[in-house]
Amino acid sequence: MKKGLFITLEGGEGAGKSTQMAFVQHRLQDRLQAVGKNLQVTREPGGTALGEQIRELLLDHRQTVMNSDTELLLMFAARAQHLAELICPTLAAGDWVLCDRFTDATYAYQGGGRGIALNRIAALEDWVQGELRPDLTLLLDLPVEVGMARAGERGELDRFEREQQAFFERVRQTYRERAVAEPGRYRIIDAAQDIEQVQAQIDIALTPLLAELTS
Ligand code: Z5A
Repeated sequence: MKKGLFITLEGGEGAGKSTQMAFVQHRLQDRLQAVGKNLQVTREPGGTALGEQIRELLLDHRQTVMNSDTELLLMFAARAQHLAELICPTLAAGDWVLCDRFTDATYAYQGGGRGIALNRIAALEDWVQGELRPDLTLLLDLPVEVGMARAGERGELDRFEREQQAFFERVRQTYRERAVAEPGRYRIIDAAQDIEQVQAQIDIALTPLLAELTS
């Protein structure tokens, strides 16, 4: 039974997720501790020992023949383990979970990017998650070319980072459509702004949750 709060951070290539995960964690941790709650910070694919092994397979650029359905099912296999081992027990204890990507990424990358029908993803979502959905999703949104330029400064690229601009345009479009369809859960953050301005937008999105904590 869910009692804690489930927050996810999403975004395309070079959106600054790692940078902003650290910021959100910093913003939440002390406030939660002050009211006797913990913050579990985690990521997908991954978050458990088994999930991290699946992540290695998924990101390995030498996996050149991975079928899209295989990729989709591996995402959900890692997620099933993550939910059972970490996310659900944490929420059931009344603690909060902050997750770097979750099922919205599956809709965006495997649905939008790879072209898998969204209703097939929805069927897996229902099966693996039951009714569990994030309470708040921060979408770091920015033009694909800006994100690719930022990400281009990395070293060796993983299997997803090797995709072309058109793939990332479809990913962005799918994220944006989902955010517009579910305004209660999503907050769209303009991630093209500088780091401090992005943080200011995130602060605004977190304010109602933090106010509830002390009310
Ligand atoms: N994936 C999937 O397909 N399906 C799923 O269901 C799930 C995932 C869950 C791994 O995810 C891959 O898994 C991912 C989708 C797929 N592939 N891709 N692409 P990941 O989250 O681990 O990987 P990532 O997307 O590469 O995330 P990241 O490491 O957090 O990268 P980032 O968003 O680019 O963040 P960053 O490293 O903080 O920022 C990039 C650079 O920009 C860095 O130099 C920063 O200093 C700079 N930066 C950050 N913010 C700014 C601003 N505001 N201005 C200027 N420069 C900035």
